[in-house]
Amino acid sequence: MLERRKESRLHFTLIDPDKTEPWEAEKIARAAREYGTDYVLVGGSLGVSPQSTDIIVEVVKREGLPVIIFPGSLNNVSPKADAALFLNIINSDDPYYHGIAQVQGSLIVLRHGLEPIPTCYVIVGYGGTAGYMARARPIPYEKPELVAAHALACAMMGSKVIYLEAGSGAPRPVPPEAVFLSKEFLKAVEMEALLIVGGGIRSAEVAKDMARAGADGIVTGNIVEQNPEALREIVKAFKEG
Ligand code: 1GP
Repeated sequence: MLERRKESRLHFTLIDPDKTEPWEAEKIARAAREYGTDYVLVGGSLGVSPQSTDIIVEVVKREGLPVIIFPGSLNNVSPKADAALFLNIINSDDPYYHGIAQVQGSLIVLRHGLEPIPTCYVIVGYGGTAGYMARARPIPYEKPELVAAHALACAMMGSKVIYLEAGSGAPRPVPPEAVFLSKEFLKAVEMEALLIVGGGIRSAEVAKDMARAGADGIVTGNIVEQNPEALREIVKAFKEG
């Protein structure tokens, strides 16, 4: 999974099973495939059940796209997916997210036959529902070096993916300076982790900024649900950089 990285930057389309009807997921997945999304993430922070996850995964798989679970909780897992982001929420203050959730999740991932992708989740700025539910202490937008220090720590702890998250629907995305500094730190220690940025990315311009700052991948959710057409420009801008 995530092997297409060598060829180009990666675009991820996020679908929230609690906010998306199966027919909408089908429409989104079709547009995502046509416009060049590499992977579909299925996940949400509230109201997600194994059943709603299953249905959405099935619909997306039918469109021929690889599906990665992006779990907001242990209910957000499906054996029909290909892989799961195995999350460590590094700036959560809740001990549940620093061992208990992972221990419970490990057996579910094993028994469902999903590929685990060791992922460090860094919540920045707005934080959204994910930040609130995870009892995170979001890193202020004005502290790019603090974001980068978190990304560096994630890499040093062996994460394969470092996900800088401003929160779904964030009024501002993660600042490009924070992405740039994070990437610089990772390069300095020659760490191979994939740097992904999400939350509040709604335009081709911002996508381009993220590419230029050094993001290996971006995640878009809301914009796809509101206007699947906008996805075309975002994916193109990010990939061209
Ligand atoms: C949230 O990063 C994602 O986890 C996507 O955010 O819905 O704002 O695109 P948006």
